Amino acid sequence: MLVSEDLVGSLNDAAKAAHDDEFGALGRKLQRRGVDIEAVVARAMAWSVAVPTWGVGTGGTRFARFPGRGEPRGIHDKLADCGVIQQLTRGTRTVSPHIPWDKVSDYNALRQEAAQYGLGFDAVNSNTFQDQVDQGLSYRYGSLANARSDIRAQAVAHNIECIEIGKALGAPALTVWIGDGTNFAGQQSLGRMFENYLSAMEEVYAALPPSMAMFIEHKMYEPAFYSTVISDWGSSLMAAQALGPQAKCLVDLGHHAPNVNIEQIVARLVHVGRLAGFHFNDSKYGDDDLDAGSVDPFRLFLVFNELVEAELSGAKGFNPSYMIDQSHNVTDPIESLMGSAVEIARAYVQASLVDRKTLAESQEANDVMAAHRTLKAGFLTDVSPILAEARMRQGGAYDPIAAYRASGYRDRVAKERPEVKGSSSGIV
Ligand code: RM4
Ligand code: MN
Ligand code: MN
Repeated sequence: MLVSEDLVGSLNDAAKAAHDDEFGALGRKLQRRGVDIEAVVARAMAWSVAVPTWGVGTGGTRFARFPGRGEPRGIHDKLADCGVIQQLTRGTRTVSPHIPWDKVSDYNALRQEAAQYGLGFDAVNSNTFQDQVDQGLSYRYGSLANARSDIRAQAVAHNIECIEIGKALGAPALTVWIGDGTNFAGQQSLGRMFENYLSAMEEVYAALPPSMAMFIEHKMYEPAFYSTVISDWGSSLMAAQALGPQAKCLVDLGHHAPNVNIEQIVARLVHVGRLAGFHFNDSKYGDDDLDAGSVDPFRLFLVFNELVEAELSGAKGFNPSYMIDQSHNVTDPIESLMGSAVEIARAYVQASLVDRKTLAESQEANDVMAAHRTLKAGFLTDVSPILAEARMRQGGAYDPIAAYRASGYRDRVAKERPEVKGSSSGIV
């Protein structure tokens, strides 16, 4: 265990009396609404969201990166950090790797290493949005949608390599996000770029085993600022439908224009059976990659309202993957990821408390205020005792961030992991 179980146990014991009191009171409150708290605790215990391996390193902006103490030196350190997050929250049972950042020579060994921390692998992310040192051709003007067929072929080969890695890791999907697009009107044919993308993706799709899905991630802009090939869920869905049933659309919450109704996009993708899953984060202006639930927890709740509705109504083909995708520039990444994992689980549990029967009846009767109040009642319930109970029943911490701070983990790894000097820019 990365953090002493005795320490977690003694901190949990110290919180027990207050927790039991609050958990009991919430149980009685839910009872009055006809909800059995045990059923909700069971849902919270079954919940899990994947942690991105790149999230445990300190992020940066286009301007600067301020390295943190004890940053992971590579995938092995990243797995340990993800192990801490899982040990204390018990709600992050998988990690989502990025290739080539997490490349190793033996993926079976990596799988076993992760399993020792109680971790499995979620979707493998390919990377053709930057050049690697040993790379033959540059992606400066794009990758899968490049005008040059030899560059497209190189990007296809990389994605196929990621599928092979995914098979070895037992990953359920390949996530493809490309930075391809243009910065000048006339730079490329908007139509031909999409066609080039589709034909390249057909080759990648053909390499998928039946056990793996292909997640297409759209993003409105950045790094291309005039046009982006897969800029929105419309382009993403067109591509998924052209490719085949294993291709689905991934929604990164930060990849839309401000104020876009993301929960409605979710409902549409559920309807058409093509919702791949999520990259959770929060955002104020664009792809800000802020901590999930830190700016607009109500929007997160509204997304989960659609998800829980789809789940409970048995929507066809509904089986989304849940992942975090954030950049931590001013906090300890482990603290941010634990906090986000808790906020995401909170939104899920709050949405699970919505009285769906009353909501449907109010909607049927066009009783607007009753419908809104029914929905809002879920959001307004403080479900913290349920989340804490679910964590502690599985051996996690009453307060993961407090336990992490008390453990001295960062100080310990800072001694082994050499300090990164100086400032550089970039996403990781
Ligand atoms: C992109 C996108 C991808 C992530 C990279 C690092 O904006 O969100 O999911 O892999 O950033
Ligand atoms: Mn993303
Ligand atoms: Mn992003």
